[in-house]
Amino acid sequence: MSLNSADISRANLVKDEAYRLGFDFCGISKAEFLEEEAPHLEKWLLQNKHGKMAYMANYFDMRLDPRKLVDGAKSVISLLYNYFPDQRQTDPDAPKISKYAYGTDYHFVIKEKLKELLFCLQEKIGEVNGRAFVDSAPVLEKAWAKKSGLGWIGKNANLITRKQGSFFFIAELIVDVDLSPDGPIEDYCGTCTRCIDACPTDAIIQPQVVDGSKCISYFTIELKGEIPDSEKGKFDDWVFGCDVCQDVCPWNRFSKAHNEISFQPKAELMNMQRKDWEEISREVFNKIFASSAVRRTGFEGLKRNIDFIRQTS
Ligand code: B12
Ligand code: SF4
Ligand code: SF4
Repeated sequence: MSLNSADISRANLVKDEAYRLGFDFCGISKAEFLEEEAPHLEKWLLQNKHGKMAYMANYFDMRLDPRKLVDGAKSVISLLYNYFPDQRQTDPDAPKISKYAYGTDYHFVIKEKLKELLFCLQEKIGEVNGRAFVDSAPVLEKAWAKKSGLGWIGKNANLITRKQGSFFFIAELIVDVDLSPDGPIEDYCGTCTRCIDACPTDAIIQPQVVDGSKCISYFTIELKGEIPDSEKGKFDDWVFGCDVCQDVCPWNRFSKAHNEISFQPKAELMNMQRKDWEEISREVFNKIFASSAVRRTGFEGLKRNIDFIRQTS
């Protein structure tokens, strides 16, 4: 592809503005059909690896082609936002929640920044039509972040950066302007298999492939109704998401604490003792998780998860 200097300077401008707004990494791809991913996604769905996440089977064509999602799409701008906290839950025996859910729900925090970025581009480049996404639409976000050179897909199926590991949210702007693209980088997993060996439910069925219907994150967040008895004793105290396959990853030794105020956890949350979790009331839930991603599972869901690990620990 021949690169034109206007595409390069627009791409540089996008990155400068993204970093100014607090995004940690930004890379660009040409908006096109995801040819390599298409058969993998199809197989994953046909084998029902999405379990009861029916939404994953919708908009198959759109998920593979951003031009079907945004009229006249030319470029995908992939962005990473760090959520690695410098605090931990203080009671080692307390039920565990994923680090990504410590503070305010990332959908709100990042969506605002994406809108601001789009607005800046409209001001500086001129007419730019685009849409902002963060875990909010049929977009294969990891595939785009990989294509945009932000990292590689680890055997744990997460996007990993060489500089700071994988505790990042992925977001994107899909826009109708040409921007010079970045290429993918190498895979740095090597012979390591720590994530596969450590997964409590054996959900990583082959390198880079997670059986969604076996992941603790699915059971504790996405699944409505009862958690199957077959999972008893396997959750290692996780009651909202699971960080095991990232915690064991050697690349996460390079994680650095975020400095996003909205992601700071409430002290009451970090200090909850096992007993506090077991006795949590709807009032306490509403107070502690007022604007948290934990609301996705709701009070009933969280109670179900706490009861589930109690039955087996
Ligand atoms: C559905 C979903 C889930 C499901 C299914 C997980 C999954 N791996 O798909 C569940 C609920 C289990 C889940 C869990 C988690 N999720 Co999630 N999830 C999503 C969501 C909404 C869609 C992902 C998707 O498209 N899956 C479909 C499968 C087919 O896609 P895939 O995993 O990319 O699969 C590729 C590979 O399997 C590969 N493949 C398939 N077969 C083969 C064969 C070979 C030979 C090869 C080489 C490759 C290959 O091709 C596929 C297509 O590209 C995205 C948001 C989004 N819109 O993208 C967030 C997202 C992926 N999740 C995210 C996070 C943070 C998590 C958790 C860490 C949360 C937690 N702490 O509990 C865990 C991690 C679990 C894990 N190890 O993957 C982040 C990932 C950030 C990052 N750095 O990578 C995302 C991007 C949300 C966001 N915007 O930040 N998640
Ligand atoms: S998040 Fe937990 S359950 Fe899911 S694949 Fe990773 S280690 Fe396994
Ligand atoms: S734990 Fe090892 S194999 Fe798994 S993602 Fe990290 S480097 Fe790759």
